[in-house]
Order: sequence, then C-alpha cells, then structure tokens
Amino acid sequence: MSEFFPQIPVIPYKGDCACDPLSFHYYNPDEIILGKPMKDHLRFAMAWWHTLCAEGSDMFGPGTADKSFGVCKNDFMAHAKAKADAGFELMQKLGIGYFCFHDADIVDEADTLAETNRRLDEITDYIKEKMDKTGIKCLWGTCNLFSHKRFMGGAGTSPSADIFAYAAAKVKKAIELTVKLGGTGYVFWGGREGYETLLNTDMGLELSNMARLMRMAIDYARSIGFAGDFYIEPKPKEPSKHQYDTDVATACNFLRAYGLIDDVKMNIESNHATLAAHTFQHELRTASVNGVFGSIDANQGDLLLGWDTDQFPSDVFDATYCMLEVLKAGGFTNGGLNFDAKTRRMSYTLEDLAHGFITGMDTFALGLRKAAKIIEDGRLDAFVDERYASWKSGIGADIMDGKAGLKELEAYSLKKEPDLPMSGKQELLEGMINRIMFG
Ligand code: XLS
Ligand code: NI
Ligand code: NI
Repeated sequence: MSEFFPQIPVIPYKGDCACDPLSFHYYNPDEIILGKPMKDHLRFAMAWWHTLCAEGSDMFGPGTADKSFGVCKNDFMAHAKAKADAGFELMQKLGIGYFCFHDADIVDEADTLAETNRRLDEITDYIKEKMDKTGIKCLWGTCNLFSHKRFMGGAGTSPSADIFAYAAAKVKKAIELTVKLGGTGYVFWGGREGYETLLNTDMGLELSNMARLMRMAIDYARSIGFAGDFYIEPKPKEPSKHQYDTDVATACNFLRAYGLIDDVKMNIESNHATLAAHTFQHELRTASVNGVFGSIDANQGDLLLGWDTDQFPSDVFDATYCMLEVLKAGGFTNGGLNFDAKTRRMSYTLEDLAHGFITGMDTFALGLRKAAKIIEDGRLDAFVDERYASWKSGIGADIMDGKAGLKELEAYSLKKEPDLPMSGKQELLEGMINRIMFG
C-alpha cells in the first residue's frame, strides 16, 4: 500500500528539544500526570470530515487542498478506501487512538437510501479491518442531516413528515454503523435544527419532533446493544440563524422538558461556546454542574469573526482552563478530545495537516500539565473554599440544612448587619495563574 504522508514520520516525544517541529514538545503519551497516562486523560480523536474530506473551499472559492489521495473521486469506493488508508496512516503516525465520523464522510451518498446503505456497509467492513489491525477505536459516530438540500428546513425539525421519516432512516443506519465500529458515543449536532424566521415556523411542533427523533434513536440504539453515551453538541447559529441547541443550558432545558435528561450528555465545542458568547470554560462547567459533561470538540475560533472557523487549538490558557474543568469533572469516561478542526485555506499541504494536529495535541498536553499544576498548587481551590466558608457553619449551614427560612433569616439580620463579602481578588488570582503557568 502506498504511503500518503511520506514527509511525516512517526511523531516522537522529544520534550526539551524544541527544534524539531515534527516532534511533540509536551505530549508524552505514557507519562503519568495525576495518576493517569497523558493519553488516557486526553483521548485524542481525528474528525474524519475535516481531516480527510475538507479541502478548504469557502463562499468565495473552491478548495485549495487536495484530498483525492491519488484516486479519482468519481471512483467513489476507491476514493473512500484511500481516505480510510490515509486517515489510519496519519492517526498511527501521530499516535491518535480514536476517530469520529458522519455517515457522509466515509463514503459519498448515492441517489437512493438503499444504495447509500450498501456503500456504507462495504466501507465500514474496510474500516473495521483497519481498526482491528491498528487498535484505533471509534470515539463517536453521527449522521449528516444538514448537507443535502432535502434537509434545508431541518431534519428532525423539518416541516415535512416525509423528510423526518428519511432523517429517522438515516439516523437508524448511522447508529448501526456506530455500533458495528464499536463507537462509545453518538452525537446529535443540530445542523439545521433551527429556524430563519418565526413567520414560517411552528417552533413548538419542531421542538417536540426533535425530541421524538432523539427518543426513537435512543430506544433503537439501546435495543441493538449500544452501551455508549449520547451527546447533544450545542451551537447557537450557523447554518441556521437560530439553532435550537443554542448552548449547554438551553440544551439541558430541552432535555428536561422532553424527559431526555438521563439519556443524553453534552459534546462541547470550543468554537461553539464563543459563538454563543460564552467561554469554553463556562460551557464545560455548566455541563458538569448539570451532570451532563461528556465529550469535547477541540478547536478554537477567532473572536473577531462571527462564524465557526474550526481552527486547530493553540491557545494554552484556554486549553488549561478546559483541562481544569475536565479534571474536576473526574475526566472522560466514554468521551475524549475530538479535533473538530481544519487547517487554514492557505495551509493546503498534507504536511500542514500534520502540523495542525501536532500543535493541537501539544497545546492540550501543555494545558493538561498546567491544569495539574494548578490543582497540585492548591491555592486556587483554597481561595474558593475560603470565599464560600460562611456556608459551612453558623447561619450558612442552617440555610443549607433547611433549618432557616425567611422568618429566621429576618430575625438573624435584625440582630446583625452583614459585613461585606471578602474581596474577590481577581487580579491576584490572575497573576497567580500566570506564575503557575510560566514559573
Ligand atoms: C459543526 C459541528 C459538526 C459536529 C458534527 O459546527 O461542529 O462538525 O461536530 O456534526
Ligand atoms: Ni463539532
Ligand atoms: Ni463546529
């Protein structure tokens, strides 16, 4: 079999030697951090779509990268297999243990559902063989319910019952493929599950139908032995003007309203958080306090741009705060860090792709190291404990234990005017984090 990335060697960890860009500087897979190897903390995954399909097209021009992998794309099955070969070669060279996929990424859709399903069966046989040989696993699968024009008005939220039925059929197949490949997760990203204008939209019906499709998917998946996690991937806009799964809190409300909260967790994407005017950290914390922290789409946006730029992550502060949330949530179980990221349109070579992953993996490895340092240092946790100390005894404990209501609290306050809360000391804490980060 030919090599697709001859210029990329197996990427070693070289630690302190910073001069070789084709090496990891911070990611040392087997090094133990807080009792666990780095690779188990981070559980890196390759996104099939950006890595093997996306060629960098935008609204103003076609792609600049060549992802034909030496095969004519019209020969769709040969091309699908070449993509799989290239993907496994890259994952092996980078030491990435997982991948994520949409049905439509792994082989081109045909004109009929029956033929599409046949193609999917053939390509997943091929992928499964490669998984068995390499030990690389599937982190999660999902269904592309947004590219084809039939889904212009949504899939589960389409105004057409026929389209809903077709979407359900595609979800059924995508779940079967995820189970076949041993995936431990299934993602619902509401691609076009939203609206442009309420003038033509029955929001109540659309929301209840979205819940109906999820309930059908969960029940079917469990009936065929899927033991992994379901995730909603919130995003506020793009492609819809207003997407129903706007952010983690909105998605939690939807899940509670429709009785799905015990069945679905969150796959949180950094760039989606910032599009929702939240920090990545905010979305992660909201998920963990609601008991729905699941998995992560690791990328980074550009705060000056209002769309999902899906850049490979390089922001060490963001990665550190992310890993702090992951560590505090007890780490990943079925989830991981999926690089839902692509190289810039001007970085069009296959070598650039490898650099995207190396930088992204090293950024999160450094983030993990720094987050562990912040935890081991202990001053941040101690400060937060001290700030909330009044809840541990006296009137605070009485409120927590349900012993004091409004009457008792009035009596208490009539006797004692409160002191100001202690200083929030944000500036001190920010400086302290800098010192922990940079020594
Ligand atoms: C798009 C989403 C998408 C999901 C999978 O913005 O990030 O790529 O991760 O459907
Ligand atoms: Ni994503
Ligand atoms: Ni995205």
